[in-house]
Amino acid sequence: MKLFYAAGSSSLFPHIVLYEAELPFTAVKVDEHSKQIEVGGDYRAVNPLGYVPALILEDGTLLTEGAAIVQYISDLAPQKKLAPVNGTIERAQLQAWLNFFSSELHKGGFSPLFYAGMPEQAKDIFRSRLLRRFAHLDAHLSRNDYLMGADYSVADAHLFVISNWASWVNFDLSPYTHVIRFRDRIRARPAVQSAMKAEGLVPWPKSQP
Ligand SMILES: N[C@@H](CCC(=O)N[C@@H](CS)C(=O)NCC(=O)O)C(=O)O
Repeated sequence: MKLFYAAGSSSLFPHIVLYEAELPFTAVKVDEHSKQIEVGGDYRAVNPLGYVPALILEDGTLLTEGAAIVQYISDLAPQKKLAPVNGTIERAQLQAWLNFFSSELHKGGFSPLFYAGMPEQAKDIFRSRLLRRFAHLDAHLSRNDYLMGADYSVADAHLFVISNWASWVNFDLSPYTHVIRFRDRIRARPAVQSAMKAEGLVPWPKSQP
């Protein structure tokens, strides 16, 4: 399998999951702005939408959308228990978290804060959305070690990666002490360290969320 990624972006999420699954893969770096693939070529020939992540399977099939990619990888390595079994309520709850992170935190929260042309007043709308959503996550993580309860799952890697962006857009995570402790636990996982090293992200500031 081949994962197309841009360092520190949402593709770090499936990158972590590939290390967790211990499946053979190669990681190919893409410049998310110029769309140039590091080893040569235009990324839009791989994924016409031009964004990462994308996974190319051994038979050439293209799979996009982080939430779908990580579930596919999890199901290839069921012994790793990275996602509950398909068809169970637990799997649906995992999907609820993945959808929450990609819609409410990623696109409806952090993404607009990266846009250079976005007026501050508009950014404030998204900051206040993030405040409410992080308060919800903090309360949940005050009662649970992981998003799904007692056990690690791909949802935890998703929150870890998206919340990394807080330091890039000056969004203060320090009031969310349970989120911060959770992040420290996830960051310490060998698979997370491996993916971050592979993307040139180590050391990532520890105290500054
Ligand atoms: N819906 C996609 C969104 C992926 C996405 O937003 N990727 C960003 C990096 S975090 C990107 O490549 N942006 C460049 C672009 O949109 O052209 C997913 O959830 O996987």
